[in-house]
Amino acid sequence: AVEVMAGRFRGCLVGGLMGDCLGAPFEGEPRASPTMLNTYFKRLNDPNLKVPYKPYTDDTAMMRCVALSLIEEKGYVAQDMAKRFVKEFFAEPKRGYGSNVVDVFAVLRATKFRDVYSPAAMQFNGRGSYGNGGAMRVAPIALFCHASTEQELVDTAKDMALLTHANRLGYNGAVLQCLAVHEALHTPKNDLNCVIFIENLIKKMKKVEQLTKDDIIDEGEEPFVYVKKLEKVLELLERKESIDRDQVEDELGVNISAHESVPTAIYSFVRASYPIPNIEAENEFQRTLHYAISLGGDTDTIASMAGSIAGAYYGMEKIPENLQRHCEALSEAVEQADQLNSTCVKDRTTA
Ligand code: R7I
Ligand code: MG
Ligand code: MG
Ligand code: MG
Repeated sequence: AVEVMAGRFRGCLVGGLMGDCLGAPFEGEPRASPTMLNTYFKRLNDPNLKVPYKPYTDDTAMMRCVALSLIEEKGYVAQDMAKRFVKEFFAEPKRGYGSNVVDVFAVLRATKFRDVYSPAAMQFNGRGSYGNGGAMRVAPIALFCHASTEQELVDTAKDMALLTHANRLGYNGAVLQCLAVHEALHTPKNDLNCVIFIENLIKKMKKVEQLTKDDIIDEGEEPFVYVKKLEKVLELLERKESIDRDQVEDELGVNISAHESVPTAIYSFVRASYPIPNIEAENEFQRTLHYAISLGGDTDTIASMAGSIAGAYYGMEKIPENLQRHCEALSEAVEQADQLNSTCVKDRTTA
């Protein structure tokens, strides 16, 4: 059982890396045509193709910080994680970060990490960011907490997101993405039921989105945004006619807001578990990335989040090697997955 988990841990981090690297060339560009994307994947899959690697972006840069902090600290330590984000950003600022999150890094540094949560809380006139930057980096938490209680997983994902994303939609998007990776990790292979997968997430998000006394939402604002989005995912799955890209964009969204990208990534994973018109991919993992990218918009982030979920379900064994080798720092993703796995295993045996 431990070995099966090892393949899934690797699949998750490598899947996230691949979605980021392979999706990044399309981020914010007009939606790529079906022919263009079929050619793109065919070419990358050619074992004779020698191309320089595709660089990762902020999504992976931050995910690596999350993984390394959990490994080094053997748990979530807010100060350490915040310091890693800041150090990473100032070392390589040109990885394509969101335009507002960079202010959080600057204030964290200027205030010497005195209160690591307050700079994020000041974003957007005190409402906090609802960008998808918390969600895009959360996968290592699902791995680290894979045997923890649901509450522990939810709380850790939320706290980690709060370092940069204090808006309820921002951190709840991270919680949902974390729950989706966790659900995938625990779904027996060849046993994915798309409807049940989404229904389980709806059940969990109903608890998460229940308002508590700390939650600030505007009058008339919908409190169950993610539950509603997941219900839309169910509707899209149940509709008999084929769903076109415009419908997905209109109903789920494909942009840098957490609530307009996390449900889309989850939908990409479940939808790609069976064939999709105009997508030439036998391999379900590859089909997931291909489909996520085909939706356009925030392609690196949506493909990365979908890739983490798909990788956690299908495992490393299912990920085409020819595609892997195009991604920057592939071996480090594998190494971090193994370290996260042995940290958890050790914790379990010494407990
Ligand atoms: O969320 P974040 O880290 O950005 C991640 C995205 C991914 O697509 C990456 O691949 C990278 O390209 O960026 O960074 P933030 O700056 O916190 O949020 C991103 C953007 O979301 C902001 O620059 C705003 O345009 C938008 N946004 C908001 N707009 C209005 N009001 C986020 N929160 C708000 C808001 O409250
Ligand atoms: Mg990016
Ligand atoms: Mg951006
Ligand atoms: Mg992006």
